[in-house]
Amino acid sequence: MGLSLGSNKGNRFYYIINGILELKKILKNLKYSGIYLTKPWGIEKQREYLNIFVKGYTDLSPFSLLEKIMEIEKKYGREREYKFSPRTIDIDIIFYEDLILNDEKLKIPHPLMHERGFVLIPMKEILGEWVHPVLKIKLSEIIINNYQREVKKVIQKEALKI
Ligand code: PH2
Ligand code: MG
Ligand code: MG
Repeated sequence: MGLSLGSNKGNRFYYIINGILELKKILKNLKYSGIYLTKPWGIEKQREYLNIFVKGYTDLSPFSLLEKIMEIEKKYGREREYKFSPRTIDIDIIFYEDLILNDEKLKIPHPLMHERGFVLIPMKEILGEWVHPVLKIKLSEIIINNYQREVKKVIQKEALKI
């Protein structure tokens, strides 16, 4: 499955690195992208985000995975003040194999993923050939030019040894 991690509050690197370390405990064969500095999406007048994309495997069901993710977010001080409010750590399930899920609590693939450069550009680094299970198009076809302008890679994945 694929996850997007984001942080725009406090020590963003600390939260991104610790998010990955926590996910390493529950995912097999974890792979990550580089770290990107990205323009805030949704509410523009806030601090820039750090984003990273992670893929891996798990025997956990999507709902059990969501529960674990929420525990990690809680451990690292995630608060939910209002929609798109600044966050220490946000971990979103972007896809789970080819599963299509439309539950009130969890929608997979993430319903806004195809509009978000901060998800797609890091994802492309490790999942170039991925096909969207609903749109049935390749990741490279979903990405439009201006997405690149929303993001800047600040750490190469090779520089991370997590
Ligand atoms: N997450 C949001 C809203 N806006 N913008 C960027 N650049 N990165 C994010 O991770 C992000 C966002 C909601 O979770
Ligand atoms: Mg999010
Ligand atoms: Mg979230």
